[in-house]
Amino acid sequence: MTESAKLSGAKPRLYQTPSSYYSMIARLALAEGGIAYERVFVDIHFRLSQQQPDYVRLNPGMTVPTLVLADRILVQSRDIAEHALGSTPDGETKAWLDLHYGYPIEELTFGGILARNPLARIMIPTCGPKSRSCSRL
Ligand SMILES: N[C@@H](CCC(=O)N[C@@H](CS)C(=O)NCC(=O)O)C(=O)O
Repeated sequence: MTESAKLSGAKPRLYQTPSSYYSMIARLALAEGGIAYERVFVDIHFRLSQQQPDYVRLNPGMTVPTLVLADRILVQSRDIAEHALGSTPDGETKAWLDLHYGYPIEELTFGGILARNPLARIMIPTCGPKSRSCSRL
């Protein structure tokens, strides 16, 4: 972690996109855990901000969400959720998490639309040549 990314005494910082499913899980878990945090908007659809060097230094995987804590950076939404809900979640919490990670989310959201609809691939800019979302389809 770079010095500038570290937070000392500050609130955790969540880099997230409102429409992103995994960002939603992180926000839900942080709210459920009663953790105060600062939100930073990452425009993954139009500006492709997840590919900017400052963000890649935080999250080399170039995805949202990312949670910057005082002593570490979490780049997987499940790690963020487990951090927020307690690293050894009870049975009910674990079932909640398993449920959310059990959905074929690419099929249900943008990924599915982009795979099936050529018009959507033109209209939704994440499908440009730089997009990793589309190259995964
Ligand atoms: N395994 C990651 C997946 C995160 C992920 O795929 N996020 C999508 C948005 S829901 C993303 O950042 N896509 C940007 C891209 O593919 O360029 C997690 O659970 O945090």
